[in-house]
Amino acid sequence: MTDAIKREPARPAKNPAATAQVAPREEATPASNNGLPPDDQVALRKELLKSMFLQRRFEERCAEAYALGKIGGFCHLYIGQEAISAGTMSLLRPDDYVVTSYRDHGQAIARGMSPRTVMAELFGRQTGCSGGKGGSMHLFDKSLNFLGGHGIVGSHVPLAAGVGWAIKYRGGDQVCVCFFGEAAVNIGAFHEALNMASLWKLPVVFIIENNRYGMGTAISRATANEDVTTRAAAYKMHGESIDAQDVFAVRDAVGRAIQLARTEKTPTLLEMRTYRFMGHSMSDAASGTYRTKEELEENMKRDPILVLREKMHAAGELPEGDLAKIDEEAKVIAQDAWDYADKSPEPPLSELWEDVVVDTTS
Ligand SMILES: Cc1ncc(C[n+]2csc(CCOP(=O)(O)OP(=O)(O)O)c2C)c(N)n1
Ligand SMILES: [Mg+2]
Repeated sequence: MTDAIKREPARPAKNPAATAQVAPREEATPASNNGLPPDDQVALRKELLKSMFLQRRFEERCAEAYALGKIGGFCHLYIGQEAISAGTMSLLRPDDYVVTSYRDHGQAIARGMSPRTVMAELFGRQTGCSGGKGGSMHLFDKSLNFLGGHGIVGSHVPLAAGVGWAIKYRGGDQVCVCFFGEAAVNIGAFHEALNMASLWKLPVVFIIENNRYGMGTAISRATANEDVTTRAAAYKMHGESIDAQDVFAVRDAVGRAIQLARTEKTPTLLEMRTYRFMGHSMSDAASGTYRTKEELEENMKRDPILVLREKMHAAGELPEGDLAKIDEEAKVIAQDAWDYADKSPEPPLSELWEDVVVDTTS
């Protein structure tokens, strides 16, 4: 990357539980509260709500920008799945690693990447995290140990195993979290990576985001055994299936997996049962030939934002006005990201061949 380009710095984690210790496994303290005092628990719930709102409002603007031709190429929205990123990232330490697929905007933002930098990348601008040359599917930030954004289904799963191996080789206690869709569990590289991760005891948390469709193909039409957690048993790995529209169910399971990875250096496979509210990419409508409007509407009743909001309302934790404020703040940040991206320059032609290959020997 050219040094002269000033990119927006990553945001520091504001989550009070981001650095909290996860209790030893035997004590089975739910990771969802991390033993935090009540006030901090409320603060944590608010941070999770904020994170999900920001991802949602940001991506709604992405859809708009795409329609206006400001974003080109592929663009896969994460709307409906935000509890997975919000819950997971809230448990990671800054020195942990994240590797993900092309549905990566929400995860990058939840990890702390500046929305400006993400939007600039989507707009193909020089100030984007990959210099405007990676686009939506290739978000990357070395300072956050956010190692992509990968477009080939399942291709990055072995990369996560490699990161896990490097952590162990260096004697560290970081973990690597790897996100991928349920269609990736039928890819050969996934199986090779899981086998090695289990055999070599690597600190990796493999997260299947099971939104039930791979493009327009339902899981039942592509996967012989729909219970994807059985893939864990095949490799003698701990596996769990989670209602991922509940951010605290996500935190509980990810908390346990992180603890296993840090203390025992063993990998876990988590199935996050979720649903994508939008089309696969910008080229297909949210509902169409492969799923009905009724199915979509039914699943949208379990919007992860609604689920948390209702819990907080019921507990009296979201006073009148707070929700509107959180929403408004998210909209302002998304607008600011848009403005920043829109004003940023495109990468010059002279940089066309830069960042294509990295010379690690010099
Ligand atoms: C190896 C490979 N085959 C096919 C494709 C085309 N493709 C892009 S996304 C996708 C569906 C993947 O679905 P899933 O893993 O469930 O993730 P989701 O899009 O639902 O998040 C396919 C088949 C690809 N990118 N890579
Ligand atoms: Mg899928």
